[in-house]
Amino acid sequence: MGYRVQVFIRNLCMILTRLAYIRCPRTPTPVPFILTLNYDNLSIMMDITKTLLLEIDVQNDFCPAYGQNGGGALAVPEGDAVVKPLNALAAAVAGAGGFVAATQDWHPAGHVSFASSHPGKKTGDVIDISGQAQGLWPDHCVQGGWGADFHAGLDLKPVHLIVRKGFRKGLDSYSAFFENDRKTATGLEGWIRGLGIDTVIIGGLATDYCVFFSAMDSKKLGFDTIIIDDAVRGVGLPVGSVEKAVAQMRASGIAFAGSGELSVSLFGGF
Ligand code: VGL
Ligand code: ZN
Repeated sequence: MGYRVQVFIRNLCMILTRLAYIRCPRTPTPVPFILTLNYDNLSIMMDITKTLLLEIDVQNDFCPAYGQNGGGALAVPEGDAVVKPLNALAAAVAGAGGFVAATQDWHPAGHVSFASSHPGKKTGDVIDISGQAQGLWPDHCVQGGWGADFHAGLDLKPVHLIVRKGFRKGLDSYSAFFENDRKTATGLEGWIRGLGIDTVIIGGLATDYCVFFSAMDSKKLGFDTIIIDDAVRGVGLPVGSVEKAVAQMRASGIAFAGSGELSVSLFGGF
């Protein structure tokens, strides 16, 4: 083929490519990228478009004083430290086509988990409710109150779903999936299954209660489950409860990873 013919064909191709590009501008389609993460000798295949970041109870009542306020009714030591890593991960996960849900402890006044609802009882006491052990707490996360609001620094823009729990007066809910009778659903499982999610990454408050029960249920329901270890903090009541919860989660095959480590694996860093 002569040189001029070659040049003509090349130029024609270039023009056609340009025209095709102008006529059909490329729409940004999320590209699923699958990664194998090795934490605790657990190998988890992650496709970010099938991943949920679950932010547990990052609410004022679970946080120590910040800004002008005097701190929450059930403040977890360093509870507010979870906000920064969760915000970074939430933006990254949502931006890459993954999902983000936040839970909100949402109790009516006079809730069964409040020590004040049981004359003579105090925080830390355990009572029996229809055969289930129920620990008692100070009044916290009362519906519509400041304590029930999310921490002011929590970025809610990337959050796709807010799950409220513990709103039945006679029933508490630690887990994001099932209330404390262990059978009343919150609806989160159905939402997750509807979206085809297979991996749940969990952070928030508190390691030994709501994070623990949520992670154990997530794993039992068959989702690969990862705790973001720098984005959780525990109550530590009774003494040793955080260590016990962590040991039990590890023994159940729940993985632990730092938010930095996760972001490098998933997004090449924040
Ligand atoms: C929680 C105690 C009572 C929690 C909620 O978020 O871990 N703990 N209600
Ligand atoms: Zn509660």
